[in-house]
Amino acid sequence: MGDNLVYKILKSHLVEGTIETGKEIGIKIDRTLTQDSTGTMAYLQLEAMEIDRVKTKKSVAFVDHNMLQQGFENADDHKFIQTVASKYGVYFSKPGNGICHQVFLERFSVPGETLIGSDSHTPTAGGVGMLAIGAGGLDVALAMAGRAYYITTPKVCKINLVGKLKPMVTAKDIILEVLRRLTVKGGVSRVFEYGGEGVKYLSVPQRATITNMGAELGATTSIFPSDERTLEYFKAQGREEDYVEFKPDEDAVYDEEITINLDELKPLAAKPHSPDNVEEVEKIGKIKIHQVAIGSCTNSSYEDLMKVAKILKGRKVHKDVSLVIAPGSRQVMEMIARNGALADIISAGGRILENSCGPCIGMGQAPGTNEISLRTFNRNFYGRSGTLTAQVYLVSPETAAVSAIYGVLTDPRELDVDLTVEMPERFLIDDSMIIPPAANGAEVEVVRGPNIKPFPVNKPLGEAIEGKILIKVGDNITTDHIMPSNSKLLPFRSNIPYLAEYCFNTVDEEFPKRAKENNGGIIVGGNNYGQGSSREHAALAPLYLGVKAVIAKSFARIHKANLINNGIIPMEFANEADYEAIDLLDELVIEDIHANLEKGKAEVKNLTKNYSFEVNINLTEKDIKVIKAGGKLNLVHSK
Ligand code: MIC
Ligand code: SF4
Repeated sequence: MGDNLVYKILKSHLVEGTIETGKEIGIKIDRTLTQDSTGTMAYLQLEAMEIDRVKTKKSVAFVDHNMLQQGFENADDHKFIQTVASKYGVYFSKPGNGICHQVFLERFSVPGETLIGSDSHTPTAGGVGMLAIGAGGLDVALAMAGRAYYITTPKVCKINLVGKLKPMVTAKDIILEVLRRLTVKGGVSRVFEYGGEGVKYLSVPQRATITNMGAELGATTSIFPSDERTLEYFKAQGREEDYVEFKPDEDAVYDEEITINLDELKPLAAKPHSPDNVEEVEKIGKIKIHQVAIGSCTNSSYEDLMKVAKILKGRKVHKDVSLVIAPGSRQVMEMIARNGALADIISAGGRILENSCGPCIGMGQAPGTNEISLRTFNRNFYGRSGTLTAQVYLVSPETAAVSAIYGVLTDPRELDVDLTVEMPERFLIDDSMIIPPAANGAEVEVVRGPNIKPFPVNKPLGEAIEGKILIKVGDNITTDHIMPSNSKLLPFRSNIPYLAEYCFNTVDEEFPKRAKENNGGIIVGGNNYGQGSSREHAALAPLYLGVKAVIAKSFARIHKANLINNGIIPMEFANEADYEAIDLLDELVIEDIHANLEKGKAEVKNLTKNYSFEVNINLTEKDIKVIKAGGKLNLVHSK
């Protein structure tokens, strides 16, 4: 029985445990990435680990999220990251150099290696055959300090691509189809490994669109083999020496298999407010649109923007539509500027934004009241655009550009343009905005502006968990609900006391006040609680407000890890019906919590309503130690 790609990488990187579905393993991490909105916290945590120099093959700190400098905060954070990176041996990609995932793919990805990043779309690098996983900042800091990264051995699901995409049908439509079939919970505890005849027709940037948005399935990651197409990409990036052919064994086995016939795919869109609310564009019909936003780490490659430029060339953006475009990297921007494609976009009426996350993370370009926005991004969660009444649809760059011309959502197959874009023989290579670390870190002074506040640290676990229900939410609550992000809040990612005032803001404005009045308490959630962003702030802000446990029907992977890392206990209803019985401000108590952690279950007494119910506490031995210590940092220190 041969190995699939995932098992090959796990085997060559295993440092602890046995590779068996469901079992916890520790793997060695070759590379790490951070971005600025999660990075400040990760580097504060790295500093707390008291090492001199990172121990990875290469670690890179990007600045791409907090780019609007409305006050001193973001610029101060950038300075902090630049200096702390230099001190500890981390490469620094300056603001303006591009979105972390796009730049990492271009300049740092290596087939067959491992990567963890403090951003949920780290799997983008799976497009070249890396095992690339999104994680909380603390786990990334630990990996930089040379520690293993622990995951539950996932199921490996093969996605067999057969046939070939029709014109105007794209990689984005492939991943939207996967989301339509499997939903935002469908990837939990799984890695998706792409294979089959259809793979050879997909370029690396197209593959990266798919692995990027695999994050929306809740998957641990997604991966493609590295083959002739990958080699073509590495050659064009001038990095042939980093290329390794990396394919599964002929007789590789998989836990599950899904087939997608590319010939049959049509242009798709994810309707508000979830990436899995997918329907064919032609079926949704010609709804009037107000904004089109092209970019984000999902669809901002050279190839994507060249196609957009070809569609827009000689045409004009509809009078009622605002078209904004943010290229993924400086490489992309400079190339389309030099070959004239940028001029075609500008001439059509496109508004050019800087190479960064931009509107994807609510950094500007919030749509107007009740407006419809088509975006090539990966998330359309409620409120994420910055406008609560906006309706965001996720589409391919082709659908976005064609619709921008007509002013209504339009199936791009209606426009007859040749969109062939060849992979350039050589991309424009200029790494001058990637600053290598200082040779002698000891000489570097870390610059800390007044915005950088110490992060909250939990206390070791007491005898019992007691508290009131501070909020009860439904299924698929995202970390965007728990800790919203927008241009007003993002500058405070290194200031938890400030951020905590906005915790659960879009769901229940009273939450922070209620939490403080009751001296903290317990959160109740539905299925897939904490999906989406890796932001540790969705655990740190509740921690700051005194949250001790979250009882949910089920959890999303990264958020569950972030809760544990910060000593907040994730518990699952043993019977989902018990979720119904519980109400806001009910007072709960769980006695003898240490023994219950070991047992993996506990009896919860509802003192207000005078009954008990059971919860499961699915934790590994390591997790239990972390919880007892009141968080991973306490544990690291006690060692
Ligand atoms: C996102 O897309 O939500 C982000 C912003 O990139 C996050 C990280 C963050 O919250 O800073 C992510 O996906 O992890
Ligand atoms: Fe940035 Fe958006 Fe990608 Fe997150 S999803 S890394 S905010 S571009």
